[in-house]
Amino acid sequence: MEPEFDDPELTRAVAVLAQARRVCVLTGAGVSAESGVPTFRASDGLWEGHRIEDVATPSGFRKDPGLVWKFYNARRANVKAVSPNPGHHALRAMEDRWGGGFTLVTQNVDGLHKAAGSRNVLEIHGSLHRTRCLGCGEVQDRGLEPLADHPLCECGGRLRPDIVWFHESLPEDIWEQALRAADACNVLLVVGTSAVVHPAASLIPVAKRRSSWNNVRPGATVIEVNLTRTEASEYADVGLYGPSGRVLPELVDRLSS
Ligand code: BV8
Ligand code: ZN
Repeated sequence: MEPEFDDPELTRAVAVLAQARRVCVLTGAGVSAESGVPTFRASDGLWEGHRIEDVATPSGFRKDPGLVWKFYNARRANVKAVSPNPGHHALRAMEDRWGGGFTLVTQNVDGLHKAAGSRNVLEIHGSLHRTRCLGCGEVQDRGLEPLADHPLCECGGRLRPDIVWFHESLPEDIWEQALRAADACNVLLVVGTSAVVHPAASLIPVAKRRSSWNNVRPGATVIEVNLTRTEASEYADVGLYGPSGRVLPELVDRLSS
């Protein structure tokens, strides 16, 4: 199947990236879709059968921690069974090209960017691999092995997923780094996100417009990679509408040729 994105846009995207000194990428669930990880707002959406309030909010966890752990254990098992797709590998190749000038900000909690070898990854919504103890506060990477329905910490405290739920604030230091990367980049690549969740989606206008105090510097060029137009499209200078698992490797091939 030939990719749906049209050539002039791809040529423009390559030209802009070839000039860029600093590149920032914001990914969402769409970049993992071709690995077999369900996205949130698609019809087969992850939240199917579950209301967000019941499984991805602190109040939901307080009300029924067993249901929440069932939901997260199912996602851990799903991610354990899949692997990174060519889109993840292409982003890793981009990081090899730009080195320290490349920042990957992800809303995804599946860990697939790191599994593909990406190094400078800002997981602004946390990770399925990690738990946090409500007793001693310890954060542990427990891989993707199944956990009990009511997992406990070695200290006896109750464990929760180390994930940012709705109505919770993002990890301060990681969010700061993401803001700085969006503010400093020449190109922002927005991949596989419906751009409806905040504050993650606000990185796009930050890159595009720059904050008012330093509007002396031109904003970044925004490139959107998605199957469809989204809330991000109004900021996009270039739109590549096709599956990220095909678009991103195409970009990398053309950049290196
Ligand atoms: C905060 C972890 C306040 C969970 C996630 C009313 C009341 C309370 C809060 C709010 C409110 N209104 C707004 C808010 C803020 C709220 C919010 O944004 N709500 C939205 C729904 C309107 N945000 C919050 O609550 C945030 N915290 O505001 O705190 C605060 C402030 C200060 C101090 C204290 C508190 C916290 C938000 C984080 C929530 N946690 N994840 C988990 O994953 O289990 S968000 C969740 O959605 C995931 O992280 C996911 O990544 C993210 C965004 O979704 P997408 O990634 O974009 O996925 P989606 O399915 O939507 O889209 C997929 C896209 O891919 C589509 O466009 C599709 O076309 C495309 N696609 C599909 N296949 C492909 C593809 N593209 C390319 N190739 C393909 N093959
Ligand atoms: Zn503990």
